Amino acid sequence: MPTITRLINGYPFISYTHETFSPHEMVNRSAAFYNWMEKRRTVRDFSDQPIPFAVIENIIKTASTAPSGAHKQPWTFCVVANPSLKKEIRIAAEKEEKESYDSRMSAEWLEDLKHLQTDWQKPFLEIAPYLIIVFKKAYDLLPDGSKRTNYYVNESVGLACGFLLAAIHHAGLVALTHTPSPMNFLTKLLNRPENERPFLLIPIGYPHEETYVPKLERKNMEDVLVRYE
Ligand code: IYR
Repeated sequence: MPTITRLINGYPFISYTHETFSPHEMVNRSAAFYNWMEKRRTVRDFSDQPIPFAVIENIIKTASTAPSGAHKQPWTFCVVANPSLKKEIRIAAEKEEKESYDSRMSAEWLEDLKHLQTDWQKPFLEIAPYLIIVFKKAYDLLPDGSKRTNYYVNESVGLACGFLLAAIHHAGLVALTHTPSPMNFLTKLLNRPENERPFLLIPIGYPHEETYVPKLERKNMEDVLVRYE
């Protein structure tokens, strides 16, 4: 079908069509998608095997299709492969994490993390072939130095990260949503402008050939779905 362009109150709109399915096909497709998404796991043991940069570009293109407040797309994806920069990031992250695990995190928090067996050491920051550091743009900075407001920035960037994780899973790779805290060292190390704040640090790669993940249960539907008829 040809795309039709029309102006609505002077603003350009294009016709949109989307492939639709019968109820039966929808049930099957949504079940198949669930069964495949359900296999995604956060992984902390990476192989150092290289991956093509084209994959990184494609998954970031996918992430960047996420909806955002007023379509401001308030995100920047920094991709680090340089070994010495990865090392600097590891050193800075481990310094913060050691402090957090030793004194900043509450007893309850440490207890809640026990089943994941995490600690302050972050070797994956050097081993994974790429680190994607997602920055949120608190506001836009125009070339003349003026500021423009962004809206629902956390929601928008969170959605983009969800798309990114699904794209990583689809490519057959694994990732870790790492949140060193505080993470302002990333703004400095990556030389980001004043309007950008680090949001998530995502190592990506193949899983290590012998990888274990915590035996987790996902919540039951009764616990997450409330139906109003
Ligand atoms: N940021 C720390 C601690 C941590 C916190 C949560 I909440 C996790 O789900 C996992 C870890 C770390 O990365 O180790």
